[in-house]
Amino acid sequence: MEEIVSKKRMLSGIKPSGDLTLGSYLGAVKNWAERADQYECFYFMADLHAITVRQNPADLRRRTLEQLAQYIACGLDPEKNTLFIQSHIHQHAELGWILDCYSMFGELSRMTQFKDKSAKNEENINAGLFTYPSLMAADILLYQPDLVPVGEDQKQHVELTHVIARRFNGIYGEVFKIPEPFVPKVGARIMSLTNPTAKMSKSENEDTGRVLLMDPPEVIMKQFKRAITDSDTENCVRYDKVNKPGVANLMTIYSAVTGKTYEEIENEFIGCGYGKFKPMVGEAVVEHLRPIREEAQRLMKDKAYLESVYRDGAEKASYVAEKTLRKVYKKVGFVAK
Ligand code: ATP
Ligand code: LTN
Repeated sequence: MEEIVSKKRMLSGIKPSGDLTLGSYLGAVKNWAERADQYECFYFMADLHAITVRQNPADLRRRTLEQLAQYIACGLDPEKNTLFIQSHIHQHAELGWILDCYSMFGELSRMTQFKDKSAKNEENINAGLFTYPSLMAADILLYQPDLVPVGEDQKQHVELTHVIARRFNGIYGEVFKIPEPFVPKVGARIMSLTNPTAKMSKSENEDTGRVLLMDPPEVIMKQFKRAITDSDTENCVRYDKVNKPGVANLMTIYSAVTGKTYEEIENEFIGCGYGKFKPMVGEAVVEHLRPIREEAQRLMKDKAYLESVYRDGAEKASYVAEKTLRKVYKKVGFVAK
């Protein structure tokens, strides 16, 4: 039956380690939703990955469901997309272990995310944090996708997935499809509003210039009004990533939510200082996120519906995942049950 499906396949996930930010939305989810008709899509809540950093169990459970509600509210229709919870598909952990045995210590040591997270969590540099990319490779390779849409920071992990898949295929034949990362042209790396040289991140604390998908309008407006612009005397809206990173970041956000080009934005704000520009960006973000927030709030009240979505998703996902895993087990030489 599966052979009838001729659409290309797309897969991605986000770990429920915090509430989704404007960064994860513009860098990832927005691009997923825009391609649901062209691809056969699989999207999941990467809860196995979330525990590489210590989580409060009740918060993790709540955030996983909230994330599902937010995926749907962002336009991922469960009728067209397979939405599931990573830990429901035991094949991820199983293939993850196998791929650990085909991932090299040196390769994993070079991962930027590992270096960053270990510097930030010196008291908990656990083995899971280190082998995170082989589990991520398993997440991807189980579903044989053509495309993996992620933000800039995750591109390195998708590239390592290539290396691992090629190594495995080199030994056992064509078991895994080699997927391509898809990184959007605008919005692949949204920076903190108060520190435009650091990525906007969901696990940072509230005062670090992040905007959450579910933030109410007044909070979003406050964050944009206090956004750091640049200390140049020009006070003019012009795209210059090197010399004006704060303004460039705001222009990227404005462009991503309005669809306007940088040139159109520069023309729109001729003669306006940063003081006028910042609240305009805030308002555009508020209006863009309003329907998403309202729909997510509505869905969060309907636990039975969310449960039916992740159960259906798990059924579809496990069918595909099991097929790949069975092939892998056979290839490596495990005795069939
Ligand atoms: P954490 O702080 O827990 O590591 P995060 O905020 O960095 O989380 P991820 O869960 O790592 O977010 O990322 C989810 C998806 O969103 C990934 O595809 C990632 O590349 C993308 N993404 C995250 N932050 C940004 C950002 N600031 N700009 C663009 N894309 C982003
Ligand atoms: N590491 C990703 C989340 C993630 C993922 C994946 C993304 C886990 N497994 C597979 C794409 C494909 C992150 O957002 N930090």
